[in-house]
Amino acid sequence: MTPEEVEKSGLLAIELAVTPDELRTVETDVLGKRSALSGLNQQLGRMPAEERKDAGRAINAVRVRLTAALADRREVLEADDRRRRLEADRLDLTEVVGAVPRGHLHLVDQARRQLEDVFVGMGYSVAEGPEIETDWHNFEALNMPPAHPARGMWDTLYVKLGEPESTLLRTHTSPVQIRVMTSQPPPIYIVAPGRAYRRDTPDARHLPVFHQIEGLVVDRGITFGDMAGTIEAFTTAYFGPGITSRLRPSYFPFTEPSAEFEVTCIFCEGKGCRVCSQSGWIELGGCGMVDPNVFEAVGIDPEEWQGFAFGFGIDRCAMLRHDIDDIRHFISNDIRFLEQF
Ligand code: FA5
Repeated sequence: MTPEEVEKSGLLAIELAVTPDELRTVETDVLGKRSALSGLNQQLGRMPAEERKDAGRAINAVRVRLTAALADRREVLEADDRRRRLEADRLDLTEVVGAVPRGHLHLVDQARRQLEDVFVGMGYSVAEGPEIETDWHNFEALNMPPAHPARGMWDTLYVKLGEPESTLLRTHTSPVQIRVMTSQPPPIYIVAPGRAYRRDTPDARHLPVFHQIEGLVVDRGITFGDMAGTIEAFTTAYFGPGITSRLRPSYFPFTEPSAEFEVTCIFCEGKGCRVCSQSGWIELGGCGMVDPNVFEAVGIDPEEWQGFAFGFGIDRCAMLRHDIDDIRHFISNDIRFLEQF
């Protein structure tokens, strides 16, 4: 090929490249070691000396023009490329984006808030206590000295801290009674919702981590009748007038007398089923008159003050109100379940 032909085909290849990448390949083809231009250079050595000078100058001129054409073309293609990318990345501020889906409170949290509202409406305040408790608050001050057989009613999870078995995950919300009575004088009207922990095997009605709402009233002249009336008022307010409840004599070391509070099993309407263990009733909690020994442990004079306390399962309340036949649904994290409430 002559230098003119090499230049012509080189300029054409440069013109035909449409992206910066393609142009890089063309550059190697046109100016690289194996290019036609390099071939011409190699032939120079074999030329007679008097022709070599002119031929060399001509080849060099072609190299300069091809290099300039490559630079021009590169500038055009890179500008094109930048424009295309800007176009693709451009934010369309007029685009209508659908609403971002928002979550909502878990059903158990909704139930906790509704229960708080019912009691706040009756003049109670909401109190809190820690989930990691001392043995004294969870058991001893509640009239269960070490080795008391009633401690066996709660299968306890201990925390490795301090003396062995001195710190635990609270087995109920009742230690909040102690925390409130040791931090404020009567009269006291509080509810304390929160988590409780037990070594219970999960089944339709039990979880090892569940929720209770504790109630405590300390005032002058408080009777068992006040307690029964309060529980009845709460049942009607939360479940509606259709649900029947009953108090059944029971035992708790921190109340005397004590009762268990049950409502009709809504799943079998009292006939007996898997959820209520064939009893026709679902136990919601325990209650009773505050034992004088508890008042003495916290320095309240039982001759002057009387009181009642109760502790209900919040998860169980939510199950009954919303027809949920297995407490494990609450923690299965199944969006199809959660979205229904
Ligand atoms: C108590 O925990 C007492 N502290 C209640 C109490 C308070 C009595 C104040 C007297 C005065 P009990 O162990 O029965 O009692 O539990 C109360 C309620 O918590 C049960 O009726 C049930 O509704 C709920 N509950 C207990 N264990 C579980 C569990 N593993 N899973 C879900 N709910 C539970």
